[in-house]
Amino acid sequence: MFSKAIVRRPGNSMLNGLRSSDLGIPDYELALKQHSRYVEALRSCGLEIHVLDADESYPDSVFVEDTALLTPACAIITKPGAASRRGEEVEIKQVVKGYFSEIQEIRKPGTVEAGDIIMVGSHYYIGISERTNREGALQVISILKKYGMTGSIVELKDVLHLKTGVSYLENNTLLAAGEFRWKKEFQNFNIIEIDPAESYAANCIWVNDNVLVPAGYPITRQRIKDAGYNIIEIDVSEFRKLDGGLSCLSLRF
Ligand code: CIR
Repeated sequence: MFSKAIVRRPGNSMLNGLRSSDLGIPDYELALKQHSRYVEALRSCGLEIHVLDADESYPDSVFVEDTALLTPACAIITKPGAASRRGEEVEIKQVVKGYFSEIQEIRKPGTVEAGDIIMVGSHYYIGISERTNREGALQVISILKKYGMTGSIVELKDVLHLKTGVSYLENNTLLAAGEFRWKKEFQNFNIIEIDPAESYAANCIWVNDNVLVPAGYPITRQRIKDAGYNIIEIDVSEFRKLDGGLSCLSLRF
């Protein structure tokens, strides 16, 4: 169960955020509304929320998930792989210090964005992507080991981050899209498949027996519902325009 989350309000500079798709520039006013609803949804799941002010100097800083891996034993401050995101982790480290006594850091030449890391109990799957390199992933694994946890590497091809294509919904259940449906390392999970027409919906979050699902993906919504979860739908269309999803918008611990 999670008890807290850290989020950051979107800044107007999000209009210059990194994006690989052709979905247009985000509508800032709408993004603010969607973000507030997202925060309310996390609150309704019982989380105490630490809301950081917008940081205009980093256009992608609303996607706080990438800057730290928060485990029950320690916090690992990451080293973002995207040049424009380097430095986002500095303030996050100060904030996280208020909650964790054990703080570790990824060091150069390692790069890690925690959107590439999935927590399954005390095991962590780490995707090697354009943002997370092997050196960074190995540093994460060695830190986890120090605290009695384990990690393993997953190769990815088609998505930005591992969590763009896979989400862990607890109860040994994974939501998986595209290349991840058949990966051998995931075959012992119950897999809820994402219909190819709804690939964006592979990024959902489990929060204390609720699953936050992006609005507008009815097939996925129904499949998760049929698996017995309580669903909370949240519209994150403006963050999707920057390749961001529900998980990216918070650090949950
Ligand atoms: C980026 O490209 O870094 C942002 N526009 C999106 C980050 C999404 N974060 C995530 O998947 N954890």
